[in-house]
Amino acid sequence: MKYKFTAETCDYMPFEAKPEGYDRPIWRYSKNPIIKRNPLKGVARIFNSALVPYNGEFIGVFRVEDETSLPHLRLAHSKDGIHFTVEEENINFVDEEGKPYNPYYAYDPRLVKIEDEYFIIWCTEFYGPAIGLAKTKDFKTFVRLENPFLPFNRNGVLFPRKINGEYKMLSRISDNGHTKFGDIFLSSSKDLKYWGCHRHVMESGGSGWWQSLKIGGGPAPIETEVGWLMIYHGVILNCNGFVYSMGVAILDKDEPSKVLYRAKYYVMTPEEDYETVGFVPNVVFPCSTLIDKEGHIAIYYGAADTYVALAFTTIDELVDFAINNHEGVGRDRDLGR
Ligand code: BMA
Repeated sequence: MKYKFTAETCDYMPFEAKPEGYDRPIWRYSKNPIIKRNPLKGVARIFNSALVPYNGEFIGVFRVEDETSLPHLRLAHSKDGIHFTVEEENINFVDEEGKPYNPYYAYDPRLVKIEDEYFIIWCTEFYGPAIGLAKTKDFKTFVRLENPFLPFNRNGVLFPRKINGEYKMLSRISDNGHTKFGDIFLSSSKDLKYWGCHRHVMESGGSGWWQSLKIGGGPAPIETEVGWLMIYHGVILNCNGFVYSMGVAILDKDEPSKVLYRAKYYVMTPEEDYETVGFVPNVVFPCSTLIDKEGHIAIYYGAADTYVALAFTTIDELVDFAINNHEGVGRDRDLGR
């Protein structure tokens, strides 16, 4: 292992070695997709979902679309990180007084452990799409906090620890439709209620086209000795619509609004049938990672807004890729205010 990292590790996560002769930094699970169409009665699709290790198994917060196509969040349980039992009811959120506080729709969950609590961040209905935030300790009671930001906003991602005493959240300004623009921003909070010190992190663009339209955070960033390793999505608009790929960047450890390295090339783009054909073709959308103590990474990503798929890499592969293919874009290296 070349680069040291600090993260909660999981020694029972799924992993496959890089196939012989393969020269890309991320390789797909040989039996993808792990969740197929119509996985449960009344459920048309599950995709863009997140999970964490919990009590020697895995627990996930899954984006579930029923036969009205409205997305909701449900818990899922797994012993091996590949076969999941999805609960039959949507997560029941309450507010801080214990009263019901359920979103009309909820999608693209991220699930992040900070100290002894688990946080769900998702895109919620708040007079348009905005960020929803809830916490749980036991995956039984889910307390919804105040919505952190004004609409319209998507792709809220919490860092897995406080930085300089403050919670940090990435987000991506949106419109109320299928946003055709968008950079990644960072906001800070001491109490998860009042957010401020907003900073610009990364802009869409670069000399290539794959991330020219918009970008958005993915799984919780991973702390390495070089900086925060961030897997994100980048989007191009071509004559058939949007194409979502995965990219990699490294953010400054103490001032994560400064981008230290950002790979010019995507690390994964839709290629397999389950990524190029589906409800929305040509989408790979990373939401979650697992890491073991050797620095192996399992990436859970949504494929074609239809499936959950799994891919593998390592900390070393991604850090080297970001450094060796770095391209400075705009004012990414600035503090961003
Ligand atoms: C985005 C989000 C994602 C989705 C992607 C592609 O705006 O809605 O949930 O995967 O579009 O359709």
